[in-house]
Amino acid sequence: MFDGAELASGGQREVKTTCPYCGVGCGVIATVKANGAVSVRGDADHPANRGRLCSKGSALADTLVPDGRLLHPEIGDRRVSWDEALDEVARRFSNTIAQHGPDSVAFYVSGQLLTEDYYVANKLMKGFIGSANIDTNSRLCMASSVVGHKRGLGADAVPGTYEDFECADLVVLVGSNLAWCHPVLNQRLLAARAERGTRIVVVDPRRTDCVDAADRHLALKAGTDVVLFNGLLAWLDSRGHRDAGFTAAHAEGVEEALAAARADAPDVATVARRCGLDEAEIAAFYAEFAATGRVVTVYSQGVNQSSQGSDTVNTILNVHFLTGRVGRPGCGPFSVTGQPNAMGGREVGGLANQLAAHMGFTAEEVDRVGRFWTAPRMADKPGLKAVDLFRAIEAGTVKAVWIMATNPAVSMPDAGRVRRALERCETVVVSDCIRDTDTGRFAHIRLPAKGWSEKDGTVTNSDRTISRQRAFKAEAGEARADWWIMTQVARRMGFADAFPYESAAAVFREHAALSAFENGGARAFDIGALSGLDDAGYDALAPFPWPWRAGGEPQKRLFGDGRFFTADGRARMLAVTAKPLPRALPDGALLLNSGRLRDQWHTMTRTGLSARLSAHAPEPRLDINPADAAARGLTDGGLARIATAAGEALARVRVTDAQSEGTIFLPMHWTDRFTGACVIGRLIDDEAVDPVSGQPDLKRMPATVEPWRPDWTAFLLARRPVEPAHGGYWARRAVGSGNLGGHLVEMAGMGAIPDLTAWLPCLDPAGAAVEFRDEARGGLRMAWMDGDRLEACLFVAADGRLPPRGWLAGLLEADGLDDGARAGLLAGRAPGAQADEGRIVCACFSVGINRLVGAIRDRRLTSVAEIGAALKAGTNCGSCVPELKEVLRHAHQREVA
Ligand SMILES: Nc1nc2c(c(=O)[nH]1)N[C@H]1C(S)=C(S)[C@@H](COP(=O)(O)OP(=O)(O)OC[C@H]3O[C@@H](n4cnc5c(=O)[nH]c(N)nc54)[C@H](O)[C@@H]3O)O[C@H]1N2
Ligand SMILES: Nc1nc2c(c(=O)[nH]1)N[C@H]1C(S)=C(S)[C@@H](COP(=O)(O)OP(=O)(O)OC[C@H]3O[C@@H](n4cnc5c(=O)[nH]c(N)nc54)[C@H](O)[C@@H]3O)O[C@H]1N2
Ligand code: SF4
Ligand SMILES: [Mo]
Repeated sequence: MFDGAELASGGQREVKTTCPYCGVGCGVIATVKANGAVSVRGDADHPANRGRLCSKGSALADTLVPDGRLLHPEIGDRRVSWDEALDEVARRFSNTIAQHGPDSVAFYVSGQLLTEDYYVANKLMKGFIGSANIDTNSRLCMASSVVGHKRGLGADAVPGTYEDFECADLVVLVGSNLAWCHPVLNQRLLAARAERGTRIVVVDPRRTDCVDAADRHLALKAGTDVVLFNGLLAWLDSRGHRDAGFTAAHAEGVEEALAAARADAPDVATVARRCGLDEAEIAAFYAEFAATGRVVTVYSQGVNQSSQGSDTVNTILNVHFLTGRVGRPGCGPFSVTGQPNAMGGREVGGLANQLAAHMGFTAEEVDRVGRFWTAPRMADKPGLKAVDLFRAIEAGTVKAVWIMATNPAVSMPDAGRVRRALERCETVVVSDCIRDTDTGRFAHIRLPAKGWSEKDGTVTNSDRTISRQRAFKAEAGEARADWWIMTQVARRMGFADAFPYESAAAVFREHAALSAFENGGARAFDIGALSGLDDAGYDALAPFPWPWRAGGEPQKRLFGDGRFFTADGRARMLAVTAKPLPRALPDGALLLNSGRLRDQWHTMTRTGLSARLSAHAPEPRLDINPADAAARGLTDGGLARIATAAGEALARVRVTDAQSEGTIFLPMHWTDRFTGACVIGRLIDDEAVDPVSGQPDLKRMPATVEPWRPDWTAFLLARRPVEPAHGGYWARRAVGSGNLGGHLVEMAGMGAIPDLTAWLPCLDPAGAAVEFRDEARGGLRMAWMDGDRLEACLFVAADGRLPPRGWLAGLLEADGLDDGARAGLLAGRAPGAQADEGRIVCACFSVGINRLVGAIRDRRLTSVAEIGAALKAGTNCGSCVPELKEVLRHAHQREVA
């Protein structure tokens, strides 16, 4: 179970670590050359990916740049020593607790902390401060699955393993865009499909890239999943597909669940009407489910982020219990987790309503954890969940908050309220790797955290596999590990004895010991086998799935014996009744859905540093169906104003029939650092929340959309970072071939053109500028040189006509401009230039839409394989294959027409 973590040869080092992005948890090998240059590749020995990586994983080295890092602790904007910062945090928290009690302080943490960080945070808050006011962004992510698991399985444990994707005959993706959000798992599924013909059904109101490889797409009305699965449950039972042996021996609540399902969805016609689907489609899906022994139902945020998320999870578990499809190869419900350590956070009890090591707040459990920690002040009741927590901050009952590894000013619903709350809060501490984030702007104290490549610890992926993240680079500036920072604060608050940790390994050992403490097989989470692991063993720890009980073996698949973690050992089927959408949809309004894009990660603090990842979707974009666009006068590539009861946004329009009528989609990624007005959390209210899990409904917000027609458009390219500041539309991104070759800001505005040169304080416009005013067309073109090098250029147009950006962006990277380049500069085109690359489709090889279309036309390419042979596009991670097909389809349609 141990492997060599580090291999050195020829002056370079290779370190095995884990990707810091999604919950697939791919193993990565980082190669560090003698000169410090880093490259990454997939780890062929890692059970999650067996050598594969997706576009984000492949571009990890691009993000290891110093730009934007928070390098030193700061109080206000003043650089301070660690001692001063830690003293100040401890003093403020201790004083607040002394004056107003333990519940007047809170931590808001993240599934992107490592398990060791998370363990320390939870222990400090729940055992020593004496409050359970620690919640996590997992509340926005996995809370409904946690509830569903606990209610159905008796424990928060994903039953299966990734291998089940490969030995299933039918995989149903419910509210999961696996192709973009868990790309390597999707690659594994597609490889299995190629080999054994696995059938795939997608249940999603949008036609995502998953549909490309699917046999069936059920584009149901948003929020009607309960009806679809209740219908399936009733249908299966009425047609004799119950596994009576399994239900009799291993399940409770069968009849109650069936009665509720029949009442809700008595027949296929009712399901069809309520879900807005075709009867024949539903009947075919139900029949296929019934006829296939090996079914994996994968679900994610389309299910979880709903005001009925927990219930939806249980309707999925119900159909697997009724048919005995759990605990066997190729079978089971499968919650794919989002963040790299969403699972680890659940294991240490990072949610406000959990204790540690899968325990809750019963008197017995509080006592048990208290004795293990020798805790002076155990929290004995759940704390505030995220939405209530920020409301309590707004109300002033929580007076000090410490935010770690999450950006709630963007990602929380009603982010406007969150910002007001932070503005008012007496003490806001933010630990982050990046200095200037939307949340960091509200901090009184900023603490620099070590990031991926610098820190050590463990993470747990979606199939319960625990892997090491290993440091292979020196930290930026004075950055420190999150566990270390909290340990130092805990000592200063008077808890030195309980926080003796000098290494991540020491924290891990304690966590492992607690998981086994008075467990006796009663709690699913147990890694007692590792409680005596020494430092060398921790360094060499190879990936393994939990549970791994002392004296036993790591266990890949759970529940094979039909025993669950409920008191009587039986699975629970739950009676569920579908509820209408939580918010009324006014006439003419559209349902705003939100989520992820292929090449960005959350609030872009890291993926936004990579030019190639930023080129796939260069600006915040609104997806809208052609009919809805036409009805509102919106055009593809134009701008739109989106308004909801909570707030407003401006985004670039993408007209696409992938979006079903009546719905729109906005990515969750853009922040005030990257665009003028498109913070997703500002658009969604925090009223619609799952009553059991506390997870907000982030995918079904009523919105109106109208065209936003600017009087002028412009773009600015600059070698150095620019800080845009004007009231209209702008969006910025990294450009260039390498890391941060330059910065591009797209802009548009109403009325007179503001003085855009004010954004370039580093330049001397009077001195080095060449300028061309196109008075007739109301345009302006300017370029700033530093000797022979291009520093920046600005193009403004009143008629919307601006040159392509690609060639100009390339000039920023040149050491000097030749005569041709100088001559073409203000025209924006190289004399005799080739076509601009355009929007990037294949991120691995930076192949743009224009080159693709040109090659398809000129070289008569007819398949993805031919495109791959000609341009390499699609031949590495394969994430762009569905899009390549789409481009081919369009190119050929054009030819036919
Ligand atoms: N590229 C990329 N990958 C990521 C992330 C990232 O930021 N970028 N983040 C990671 C994280 S933390 C998470 S949680 C996961 C999320 O992974 P996913 O859950 O797959 O991603 P989302 O885009 O949030 O939403 C999934 C789908 O739910 C659909 N949906 C919306 N409403 C409904 C509905 O009522 N019913 C059904 N059935 N479907 C609906 C949406 O149309 C969307 O396609 O991704 C992880 N992976
Ligand atoms: N509308 C809408 N909103 C959503 C969602 C949605 O689908 N729609 N999805 C929700 C979901 S599922 C999630 S998971 C959240 C994600 O939303 P957030 O958690 O707010 O987003 P991130 O950008 O991942 O924030 C992580 C922060 O931690 C920093 N960081 C990275 N590594 C470290 C570290 O090691 N230590 C410290 N201290 N900091 C670090 C990063 O720089 C970044 O600022 O968004 C939620 N919000
Ligand atoms: S699939 Fe997820 S874990 Fe794997 S490389 Fe891509 S982002 Fe990283
Ligand atoms: Mo998430």
